[in-house]
Amino acid sequence: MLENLPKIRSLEAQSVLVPLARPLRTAVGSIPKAPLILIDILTEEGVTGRAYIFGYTPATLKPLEHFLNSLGEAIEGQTISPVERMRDLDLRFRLLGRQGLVGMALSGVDMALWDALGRARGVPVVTLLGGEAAPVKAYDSFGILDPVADRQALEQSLARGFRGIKIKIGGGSLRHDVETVAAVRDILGPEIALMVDYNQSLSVPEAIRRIEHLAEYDLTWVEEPVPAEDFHGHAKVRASSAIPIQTGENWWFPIDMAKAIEAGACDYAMPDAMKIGGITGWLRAMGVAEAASVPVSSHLFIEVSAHVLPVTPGAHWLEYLNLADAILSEPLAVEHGCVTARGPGLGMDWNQEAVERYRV
Ligand code: SMN
Ligand code: MG
Repeated sequence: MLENLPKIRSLEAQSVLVPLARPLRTAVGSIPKAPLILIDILTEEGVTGRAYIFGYTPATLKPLEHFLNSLGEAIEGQTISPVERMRDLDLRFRLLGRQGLVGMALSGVDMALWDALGRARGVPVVTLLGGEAAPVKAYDSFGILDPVADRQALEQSLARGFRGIKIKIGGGSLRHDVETVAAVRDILGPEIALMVDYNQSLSVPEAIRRIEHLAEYDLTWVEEPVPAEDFHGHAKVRASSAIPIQTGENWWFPIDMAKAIEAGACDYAMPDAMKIGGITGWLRAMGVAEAASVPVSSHLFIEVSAHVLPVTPGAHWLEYLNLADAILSEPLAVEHGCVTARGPGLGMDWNQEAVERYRV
């Protein structure tokens, strides 16, 4: 007998521009506030699935909102099965392709459907996936920082129990990179994991040159040293790097992970739930990483990542960058530097008063 899964009544998308705990400065631009689209998938049975996606720039909000509303019309009346809906939507956009805003919207619908499934069953998504809601170790993710002005913020992260810190570099000279890393390593001490993120800002020769000067600071990884889609460029940098290379936040669906790993692009992988295809895409991508013995970290989407990393072979770090806290009724807590998945579903409810305040 076909199990009677709830049926989709409608999809609602809301655009908000949300304050961040810290402005996000990178080598290739700054993000002062988080443009988010909140997705609610309402069902005939009264269950509502919720997720958000991150637009990176306010310019994407209205196009994404409009596109999501059209996706809602396409799935109305069908069940909340993420696998079935993603199969249908993958086919619908086969000719167009799923990179960019299309993939972001599809992944957001997938995450909201998994939330609906968990809520319908009254369990956290992580247990739907066969796992347990266990604490996941997280690193606190900073932008480009000033070790003097931001010393207190770094010390506050350590006081919260984080055992890992990521900073962004590459916004200035090699010398500036080295001075920043040396100063942060001095603040953290030798036991705290320190990662750096170039956000795709270097050429292959410049990345090779700069990484050589960072080798003495015991970095856990150097992230996206060259453009994300340049898998062979990452491999060239990796071949000469004494520091592990990390990438993945810009991989579109599992196929990109497979191509990058095949090209030898990275020692570590960090897919982004909104670009890898939501939770359904994440689960499929994990087979690729496991087969290649590549440890997996997350990118953004701390709430979803807390549900999928416990069922990810070779789970490494969760990136703690709490984009949505200002519009959540109960932001995810950090305990001893870890976060733990909360349910039912993905465990997110909107703080409606804040949503109204930040609505675009
Ligand atoms: C990042 C880039 C853009 C927005 C948020 C975060 C960054 C990261 O590359 O790895 O956190
Ligand atoms: Mg990054």
